[in-house]
Amino acid sequence: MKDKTFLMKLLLFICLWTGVSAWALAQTKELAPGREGTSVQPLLPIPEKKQVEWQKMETYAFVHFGLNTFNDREWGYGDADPKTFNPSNLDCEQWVQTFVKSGMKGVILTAKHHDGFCLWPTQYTDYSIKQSPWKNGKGDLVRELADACKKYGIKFAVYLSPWDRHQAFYGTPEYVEYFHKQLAELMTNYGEVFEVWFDGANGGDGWYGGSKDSRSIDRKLYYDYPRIYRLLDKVQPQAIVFSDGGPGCRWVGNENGYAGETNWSFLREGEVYPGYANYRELQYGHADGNQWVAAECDVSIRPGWFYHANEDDRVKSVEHLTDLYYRSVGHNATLLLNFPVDRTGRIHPIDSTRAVMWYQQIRAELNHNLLSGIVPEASNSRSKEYSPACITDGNYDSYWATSDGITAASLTFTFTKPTPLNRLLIQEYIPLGQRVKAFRIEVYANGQWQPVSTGEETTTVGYKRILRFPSTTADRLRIHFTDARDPLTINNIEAYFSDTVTTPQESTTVTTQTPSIPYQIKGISDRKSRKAYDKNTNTTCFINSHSLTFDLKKNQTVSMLTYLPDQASYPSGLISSYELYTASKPDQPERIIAKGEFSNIKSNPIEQVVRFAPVTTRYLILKVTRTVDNDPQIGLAEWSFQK
Ligand code: FUL
Repeated sequence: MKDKTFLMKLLLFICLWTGVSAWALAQTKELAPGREGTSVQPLLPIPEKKQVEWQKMETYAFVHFGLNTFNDREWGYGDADPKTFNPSNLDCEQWVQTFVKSGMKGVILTAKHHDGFCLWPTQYTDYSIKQSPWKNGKGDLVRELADACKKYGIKFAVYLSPWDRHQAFYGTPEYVEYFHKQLAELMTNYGEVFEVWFDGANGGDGWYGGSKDSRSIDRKLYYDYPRIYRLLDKVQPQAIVFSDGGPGCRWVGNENGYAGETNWSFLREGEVYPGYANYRELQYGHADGNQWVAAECDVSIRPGWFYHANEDDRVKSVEHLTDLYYRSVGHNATLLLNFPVDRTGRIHPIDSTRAVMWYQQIRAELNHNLLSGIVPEASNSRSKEYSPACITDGNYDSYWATSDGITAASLTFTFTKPTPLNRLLIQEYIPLGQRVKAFRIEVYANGQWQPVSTGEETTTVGYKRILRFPSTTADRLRIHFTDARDPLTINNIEAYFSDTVTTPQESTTVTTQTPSIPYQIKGISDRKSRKAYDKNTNTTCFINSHSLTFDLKKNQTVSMLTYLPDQASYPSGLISSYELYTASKPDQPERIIAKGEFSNIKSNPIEQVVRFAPVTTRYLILKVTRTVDNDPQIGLAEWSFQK
């Protein structure tokens, strides 16, 4: 009896042991190769949770509004009379309704621009709306916008210019205290902000309490940013800090609204500061960076950031804005689209209509996801938990991952019938880092695999990459991830067919209302000066002089000049201040007819237009009183005089 029981127990043990081992073996086979069953290790640098939430906003609005609006300026000098700020029909709800209808998730307001004028009744200066006739000085624009955002459910944020051309003590430690106090005031009185925007333009000419001089500051140290971050961590811990180099998010290195095709969300820590000379590289990020600082593409719906009635016919087209969406959000960045609120205090109807139509266009183009419901076949998967089914399950936090050591793999989607497509959207699970370095796309049609040419570098993916390509009808779609920094973690892929044919949009637009007056530049060869009037924006006439005589050949009446600066990716010879004189003989200026500054020309080298009282003259003499970065030469991509 005893023996029998023992035998039974032995048999049971053997059965159990074999079963468990077989099951374990089966699991091993399914998971091979790699460190089986382990979760994916984050790959540094990784974003903070708030940076992921911020990137998910994708598009949000910018508003430039203030004294500049009423004085037709891009950069106020700091001396404009606060009484000129007088919107007749200001309506923040109209702004916010426009943003909501344009699919935007938040808005950033220029609470103070470089002219130092504050849109809230700050207790630290009188140079604010308190001194304006609007609501008899009792208004608070920051409050009105913050309230409208709450009412319509979008997020709110502020731009506070560190540079202040009004304050007499700008450049001294006293100003830094003032700036910090103002920031604290804004950060504690108006509820949560999602971002704080610190502009890179810093120091230079200004009114400065009447001294009208030029101030320079140490761009890295002057404002004591570490103290600012400590304050923000305490009172607005969810806020993302924008500046040229972050730390929350970075400038994309242009004001045209696009990021690089290759775009890493990293920077080498401590390298980029406001006014960083190699700013154009910010559109790509640093592939070897050790800090997570994703790119934000800021661009205005009009050429300028502030409202100018003469730009009413230059609002970006739906096609242009749509192109920018693909090249910002679709290039692993966010899109910050600016609305220059007009003198009534509302978004101009041309702009609001354009923005809403733009959103409808994007929705129409990315409407029906052709991959939903399809589980792709993967050449490798880490485990069941990270299976390719995660890619089309609509859950942001589930993702397909490859095994450790596997940094190249393919995914094949099989359609139930031949399917036309021309858009592809891919997302990496960025909470674990940005990994993909290269990929390519293929379709299976007419019995064979064919490469899909997107005309773009298919390198990085990041939070989101959207590609447009010529329409193709496919039985299957395959994505080959050919290189990555670590195992792949892909959480979403979508494909679309849009019947819109897209053409790349140029951002350079040139005013040509009236015919230009022919001229010759004295002392410059015809071949060279032609570059300034050949209407070819890619050729620039560079001249090593800061004084030019334009010969109009005979007496002509002139009332306007246009100047398009060099359009190279790192433009040079940028004129920032000028004087224009009439003359009856070359090189002998007589009467000054215009004088001023080409504001913001370095970051936004768009066409500049100067109007003045009509004069009749044979010669015009241009005196360049300042160039950007003290460049000894000046560059004219286009220069014209008009009646
Ligand atoms: C620039 C500023 O100088 C412009 O005026 C504008 O505010 C733009 C968004 O940033 O650097």
